[in-house]
Amino acid sequence: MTVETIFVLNGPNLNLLGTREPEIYGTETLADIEAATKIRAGEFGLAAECRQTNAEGTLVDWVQEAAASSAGLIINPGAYTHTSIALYDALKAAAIPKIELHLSNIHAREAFRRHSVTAAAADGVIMGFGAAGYRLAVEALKSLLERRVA
Ligand code: CA2
Repeated sequence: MTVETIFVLNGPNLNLLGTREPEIYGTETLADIEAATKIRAGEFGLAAECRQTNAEGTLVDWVQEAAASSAGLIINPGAYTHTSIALYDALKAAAIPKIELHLSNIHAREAFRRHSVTAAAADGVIMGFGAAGYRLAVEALKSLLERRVA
């Protein structure tokens, strides 16, 4: 079986998962989530390249790298979701299947979180399912990859 790589990118402050605000973001650490994501990806014959950064430009660089060298992308842009036209432009330019993911339901939160600048560049958005969302996003991405025309 050919193993394709998918990128799983996490933005600012997501390295703090499991340390604070468990009522919003759950108790799993980013390392827990990445390990579970890799397992789920493996079950679908995919290899997950998981990365986190607090820097907007680094996320842009990684989206470009994902477009050049991977089959698809899952991204939780963190707070850049609500502000980053640079990330929107990078995602729009990336001609691979893309899923935006949020642990929380951003529409049920503060007004400033209810708009995503970046979501319009994604094929779909998964939110509100906590850490399980990452596994769901892998399944959704696999489904998009299977729909590709050879
Ligand atoms: O719900 C999500 O996944 C978010 O992308 C998380 C971002 C937030 O800015 C978005 O509006 C929604 C924030 C992640 C911060 O994560 C922390 C986790 C533990 C402790 C502190 C921050």
